[in-house]
Amino acid sequence: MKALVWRIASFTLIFGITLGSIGSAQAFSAAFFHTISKGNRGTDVKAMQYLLNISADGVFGSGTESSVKSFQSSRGLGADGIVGPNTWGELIVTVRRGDNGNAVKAIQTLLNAKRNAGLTVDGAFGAGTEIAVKSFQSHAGLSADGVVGPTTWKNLIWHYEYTDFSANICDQDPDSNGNANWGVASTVAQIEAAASDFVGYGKGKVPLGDISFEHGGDIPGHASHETGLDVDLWPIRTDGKQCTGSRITWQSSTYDRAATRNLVKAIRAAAPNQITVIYFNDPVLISEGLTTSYPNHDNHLHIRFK
Ligand SMILES: [Ca+2]
Ligand SMILES: [Ca+2]
Ligand SMILES: [Zn+2]
Repeated sequence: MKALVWRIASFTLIFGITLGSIGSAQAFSAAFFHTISKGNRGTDVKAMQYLLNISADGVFGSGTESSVKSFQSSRGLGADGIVGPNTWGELIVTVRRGDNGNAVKAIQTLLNAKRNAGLTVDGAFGAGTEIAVKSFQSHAGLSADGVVGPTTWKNLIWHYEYTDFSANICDQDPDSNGNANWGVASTVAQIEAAASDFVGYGKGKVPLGDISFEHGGDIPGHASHETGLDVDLWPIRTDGKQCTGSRITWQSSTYDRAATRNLVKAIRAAAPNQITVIYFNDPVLISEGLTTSYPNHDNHLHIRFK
C-alpha cells in the first residue's frame, strides 16, 4: 500500500512537472507579432519606429504611417500602413553583443518596458543587454544564446506589459485575480495616456480592474480578458473617491456622469480608431454614442481595443 501511494505520488510529481513545462511552453509557442496601425501607441510602436529609423515617440500618427507605407513599398509589400506579421518580419534584424544602432535601442526599450530590465537605451549591445536578453529567452522557454533573432523578436513583441500604478491609475481587484494588470503594450499605453489626460480634470485617479495575466490565458470569470486587449475600469464618483470608496453603478447617487463622460472621451482620444467597443450601461452615455449596453455592465466600463 505504501509503495502504491509512493508510486502514485511520484507519478503525479513527474506528470505534474511535465504538464507544468508544457503549460509555459504553450504560452510562448502562441507568440505572434501584434498588429499595430495608426492610432496605436506604446512600447511596440516605439520599437517599430526605431526599426524604421524614424523619431521614436511611441505614437503611431500620420508621419509614422507614411514611413511605414514607404518601407512596405521598398520591400515589395502592400503599402497599407498597417504593421502586421509580414511587415514586422521585414523590419526586424538579428542583433547580438557588439552590435550598435536603433535595432538595439528597440530591444532595450522592449526589455525595459516588459521585463523591467533597467537598461540604458543607448543602442550599444553590451554585457548588460546580453544578460537581459538571455534572461528573457529563459523566461520565454527559448534557448538562452543572447542572440536576438526572429523568434526572440517575436516573443518580445508578443509579451504583455504591466500597467503603471505610480501616478494616474489605481489597482482594483474585484474578482481576486491578483495581478491581472498585464496587457498588450498598446492596450496599456492607451489606458495610461487616457488616465493621464483624465487626472488633469481634477476628479482623482482611474480605477483599473482586470486586463489579463502576464502571458494571457484563462482568467476566472472573464472569458474575454485573455488576449490583453480588454480592460475594466470603474465609473467616477462625485467625491472623486473611486479609488478608496465603495464601487458604484451608474444608478448610484454618487455617480459622476460628467467626469465619467470625460474619461470615456479621453479613452477614445488616446486610441483613435483602435477601440472595438466600450460597454457601460449609462443610458445617457449610450445615447451620446460613447458607450454600448451589455448585461452586467452597470458598475464598470469594459473597453475592448483592436
Ligand atoms: Ca492595433
Ligand atoms: Ca487590477
Ligand atoms: Zn513573462
